[in-house]
Amino acid sequence: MNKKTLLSLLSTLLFASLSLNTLASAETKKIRALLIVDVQKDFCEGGALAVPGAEDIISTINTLIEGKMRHYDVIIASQDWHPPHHGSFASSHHVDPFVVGTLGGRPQTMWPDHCMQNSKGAEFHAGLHINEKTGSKLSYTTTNSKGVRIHVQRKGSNPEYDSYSAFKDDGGKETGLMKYLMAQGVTDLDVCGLATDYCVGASALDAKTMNPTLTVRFLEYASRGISLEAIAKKIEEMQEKGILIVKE
Ligand code: VGL
Ligand code: ZN
Repeated sequence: MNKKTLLSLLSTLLFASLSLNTLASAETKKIRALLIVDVQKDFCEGGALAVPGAEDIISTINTLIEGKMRHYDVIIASQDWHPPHHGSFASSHHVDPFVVGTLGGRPQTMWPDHCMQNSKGAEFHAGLHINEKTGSKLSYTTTNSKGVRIHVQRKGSNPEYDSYSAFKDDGGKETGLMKYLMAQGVTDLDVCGLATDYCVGASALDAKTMNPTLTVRFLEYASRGISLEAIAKKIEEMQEKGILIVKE
């Protein structure tokens, strides 16, 4: 073997080992995010659209926020944030709540008025460890009393479309949350909150569909839903789409 061949062989080996190293570190460096969906007064006991058992998950979610069960690098809380007379309100169509009508050309369950922008019902549950801000911004970052940074993403502000998903509305308009996750380099996303059969399921499914390389997990123990049948169906759908179900 001449000197030139030897040199080229050595440099190939060096290059290969360097790329293997970067590959390995890229694989092991996980950035974990927690998405807490719609844990707002209107979806809790006494609220306009109370989800059974919502009270049971508050302290669990606080434990998650404080990193006592698992460390998260990024924490996001979504907030349903409707203007008055939103198209998903039964009152806007003069029908009874829970009637299925149409909105934006698709079937839409008409809900009681809920989570109206800047109303009491739109606030996070009083026991949740998030310092929320007033104002009309659709997203902002805040710090809670324990010094944990939380990014708040509001959704459902277009009266023409509902937005169960925290990532995009039924008209296909993105909220910007996926961009935020990507900018933070998130590789693993855990989703929990209210309600499993609506906003939690829709958000987890959109996260996986919009970015199939994300590892998405649904935290069943930190979520509650409206109807048992719809919850079971939604969990099955999540599983089929490659979302991991964490029972406890
Ligand atoms: C939700 C119904 C209407 C939810 C929001 O957060 O699951 N459900 N708007
Ligand atoms: Zn809503």
